Amino acid sequence: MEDLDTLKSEMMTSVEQAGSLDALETIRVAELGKKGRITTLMKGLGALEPEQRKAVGQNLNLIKNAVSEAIDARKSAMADTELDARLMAEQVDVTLPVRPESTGSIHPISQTMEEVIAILGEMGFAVAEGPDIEDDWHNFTALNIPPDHPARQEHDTFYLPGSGEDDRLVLRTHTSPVQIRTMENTEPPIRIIVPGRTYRCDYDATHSPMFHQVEGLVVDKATHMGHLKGCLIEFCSAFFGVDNLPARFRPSYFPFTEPSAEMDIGCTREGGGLAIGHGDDWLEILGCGMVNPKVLENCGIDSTEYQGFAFGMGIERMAMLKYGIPDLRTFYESDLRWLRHYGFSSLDVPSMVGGLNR
Ligand code: 2U9
Repeated sequence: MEDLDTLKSEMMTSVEQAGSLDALETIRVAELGKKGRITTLMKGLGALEPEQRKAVGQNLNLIKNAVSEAIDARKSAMADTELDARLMAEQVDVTLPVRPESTGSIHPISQTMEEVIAILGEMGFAVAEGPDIEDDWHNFTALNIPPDHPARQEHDTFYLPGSGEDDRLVLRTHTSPVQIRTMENTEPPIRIIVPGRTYRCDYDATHSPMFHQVEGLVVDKATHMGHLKGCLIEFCSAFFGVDNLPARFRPSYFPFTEPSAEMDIGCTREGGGLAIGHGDDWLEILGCGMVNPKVLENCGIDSTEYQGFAFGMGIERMAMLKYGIPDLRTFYESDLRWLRHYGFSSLDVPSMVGGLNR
């Protein structure tokens, strides 16, 4: 028994004197572990007389618990000391200025696209989308652009390699094939807009091989040119944020619309700049027309029962005019200074820009 008291005080002293968490762990293994001193003594209990075995066994258990508790207490004391030391050493200067955080911005193309969609969406148009790679039928033939039509050359089409003359694939030259697909698959009435990327093999100050369009299509039993005019004047007023916007429709030609027109809006170029919404000058803004009955028939729609109007606009041009961006090519240069200058905050909610809520 006396030996056990000595053993206990020896163990408690070594726990008291341990200088680190590692040292404490070594003590725990050496004293309480599977091959530790206490365990070994417990294994030897069998050799004792029953009376003695009980007393020694109880004592060993008490020592084991006491040493274990002492180790835990020392561990938590050490952790507290370490935390105190860190709190003293690592100080936070809350008066330091905040590090500047660089935030991204919304590209003017995305912003303008969202604005156009928000305005026309509010007016009752649903958004339709389709593939960038198209076949000849949906991009040309169904739109009344036959194989020898000059529009095919004008469109400067990107043809995909490996496809033959009849089943060749193209990068869509306009978003119109989506309207074709919609008319082929949907019963009128139809009221859709089609935003998306389009491709033409052309590159100069006013043309990019990839650009963006939003086109619109309405097909119903009594749709007429008055609907087209009212809809597009309302759209342009909201987009440019101008009440009583002067507008005129000049005759034009597209194979897919008959009659066709270009829409101009009032502007002035006095003083070198461009001001939209008033003045004696005119600015071409978009193309439009009544859907050619041949196109309706190509999509399985009875042109004696239904008629429709359509329009198309280039998003880059709309963005340049609204936000005073002078050069088309800068849209795709990814120049950070340009993006910071012309980009938008994600808080500029499209439906609140320009004046849907005028
Ligand atoms: C179907 C029927 C008719 C879409 C139209 C235009 C006029 C037009 C240009 C604007 C600038 C293209 O990006 S741009 O170069 N678009 O002038 N687009 S009518 O007419 C359609 C479309 C689909 C089935």
